[in-house]
Amino acid sequence: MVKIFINNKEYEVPENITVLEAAQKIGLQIPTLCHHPELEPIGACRVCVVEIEGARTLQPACTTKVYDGMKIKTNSDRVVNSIKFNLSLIMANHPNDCMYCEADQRCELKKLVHIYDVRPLFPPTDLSDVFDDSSPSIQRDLSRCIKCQRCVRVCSEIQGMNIYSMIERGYKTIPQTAFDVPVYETDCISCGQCANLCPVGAIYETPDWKKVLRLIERKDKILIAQTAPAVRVAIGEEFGMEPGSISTGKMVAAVKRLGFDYVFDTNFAADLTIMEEGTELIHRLKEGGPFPMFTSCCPGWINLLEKQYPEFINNVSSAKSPQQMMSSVIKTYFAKKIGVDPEDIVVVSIMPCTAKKDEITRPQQKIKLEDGREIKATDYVITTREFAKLIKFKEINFMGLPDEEYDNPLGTSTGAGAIFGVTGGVMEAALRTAYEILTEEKLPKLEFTAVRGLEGIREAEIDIKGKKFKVAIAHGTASVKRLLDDMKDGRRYYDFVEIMACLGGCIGGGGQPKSLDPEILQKRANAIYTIDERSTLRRSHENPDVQKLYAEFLEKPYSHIAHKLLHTYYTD
Ligand code: HC1
Ligand code: SF4
Repeated sequence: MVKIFINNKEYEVPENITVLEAAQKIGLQIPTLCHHPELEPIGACRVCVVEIEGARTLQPACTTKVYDGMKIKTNSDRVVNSIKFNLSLIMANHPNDCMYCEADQRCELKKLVHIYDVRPLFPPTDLSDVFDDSSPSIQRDLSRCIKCQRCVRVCSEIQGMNIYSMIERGYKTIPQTAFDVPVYETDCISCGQCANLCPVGAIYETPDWKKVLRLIERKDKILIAQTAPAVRVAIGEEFGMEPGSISTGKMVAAVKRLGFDYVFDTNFAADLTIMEEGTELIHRLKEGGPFPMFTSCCPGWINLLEKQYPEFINNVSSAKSPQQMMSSVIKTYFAKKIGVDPEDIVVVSIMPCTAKKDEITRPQQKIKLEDGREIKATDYVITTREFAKLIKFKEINFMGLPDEEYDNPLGTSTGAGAIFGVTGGVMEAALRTAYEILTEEKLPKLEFTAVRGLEGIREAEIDIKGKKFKVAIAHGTASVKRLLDDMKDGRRYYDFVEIMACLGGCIGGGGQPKSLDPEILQKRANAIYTIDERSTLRRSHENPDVQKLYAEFLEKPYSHIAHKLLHTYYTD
C-alpha cells in the first residue's frame, strides 16, 4: 500500500495502480472518454488530466501510476479549465445534432459537455464524410468520431480481428478499415464490440428499432417476439437497476405493452437445440466422428469459421441457433396451431447480439414451407439497447411494470436453456443431456463447475461411464483464435468445443447495455446461474413443451423434418 493525497485528503491505496483507479477506489469521479476498463489505457483524449505536485504539466490519470507521498489535485482551476479546453477541441470536430444521433442518452461526450458547461471556443473543422451501412449488424458514421480509439483497441485486444487502424493526422484522424473498404467486405465478424464500446454515436448497431416501431404502429401482421437468455439479466441496467438484476417478468410485460401479440422464450429453443445438438453428438460418437465437434449457436463464431478457419467447417454442429430454431418452429408448428399463413406473422428477436442481425440474412437460414414457398425465419433482430430505446420511446414505465409470463406453447424452458447466455453454458447444458442419455442414469450433480468461469480458454475432462471426454470452452475472439490456432497445429485436442465470440458469451454481447463497470460480466453471469438454480426443471430433455413439440410435429430429434427445419450448413 502507498499513502497518497487527493485534493488535500490522505488515502492508502494499493501500489502499482493508476491515479484513475485510485480515485475510483475512494469513490471520486474523474472524467474519461478514451478509457475503458477492458482495454489498455492510452491517455489519448486528455479529459482525465490531473495536477500532480512537482510535475510541470498536467498528467492523464489513466496512465499515471501512484507513488508514495503523491499529491494530486483533481478539481483545481487549472485542471477544470484544461478539461473544458480539451472538450471544446473535441466539440469543434463533432456535429451538434444530437437529436439525430443513435447514441442519444448514452453519449459520454454529451454528458461531459453538460457537466463542464463547455461552450464553443474554436471554429468548427471539416467532419469526416465516411458513412458505412454495408453491414446488417453495425453502421459507422465517422463524422461523429472523437478519436478515442476504443473501437480499434477492442477489435484488436479483445477480439483479435484488427479490422480498423487510425489513419490520417490531426483532426482528420479516423479509425478506418484497410484500403477504406466497407466494413462488411473485411473479415469483420459482426460481433458489435466496436459499437458497444463507442462512447458516442460513431459506430452503432444497424438501427432496426425504427422498422420495428413502424410495424408496431401499423399493426397489420401478427407480431411475435422472442427474447434471448442474456437480455433478462441486462435490460434492467438501462432503467437504473443494479447490474445482475433479473427482470424476466418486467421484460415480458414490456414486450406486450409495445403491442406484440405473443412473446416466446428463446430459452425454449435453447432446450430444443440441446436435443438436436446432443443427438448429433451421440451420433458422432457412434459413427466415430468427425471430432472435435464445435457448438454452432454463436453467429460471430460462424462468421469467423467461414472467413478464417474453413478447415473446421465439417466439425461444427449443423444445428441452427436457438434464435433460428424458434422462428422456424413459430412459422410452421405455431402458425398451423393458430391457423394463420406464416407470411402473416412477423418474428422479432430481442437479442444481446449484433451478429444475430447478420445471421437472419443468410440464404441457407430460410425455411421451405410445405407448399414450396421459401420465407425468412426471423424477420427483424433488435438488440437489448434498441429494445430499451423502444420502451423509452413509447414512454412505458419499465420499473412500474408487473411481472408477466411468456405465452405458450413456446414459453417454457429449463435451467439448461437459461445458461446458454453465459460462456460454458451451452457445453454444460449439452453435457447434462448427453450424460443422461448415454448412461441412462441420473446425473449425481447437475453443475459442471469445471466448465464455468471467465477465463478466456478453459478445458476439462468429463468422465462419461469410463469414457474420458475432453472438452474446451473459449470466449472473446482473441482467445478463440488462440485455441483454434493451437488445435490447427496439433498442440491441443478435444472432443467437444464451445465457442462464443464475445467476452463472457452472450451476457457480454455487442448489443448489451453499455457499461464502464469492470465487474459487469461477473454480475450478469451470477444472475444467469441464479435463474438456473431457481428453475424446477434443469435438463433440456425434461422440457415438457419440447417433448410435446416432438410428439406433435417434429417426431424425434434428428428426424427428417427436424433436419429440414432445424439444421443448416456453412460455406467458405
Ligand atoms: Fe445467445 Fe443463443 S445464448 S447465441 O448467446 O444460443 O444472442 O442470450 O439468444 O440463438 O438461446 C445471443 C444469448 C441467444 C441463440 C440462445
Ligand atoms: Fe471488429 Fe467486431 Fe467491430 Fe467487426 S464488429 S469491426 S469484428 S469489433
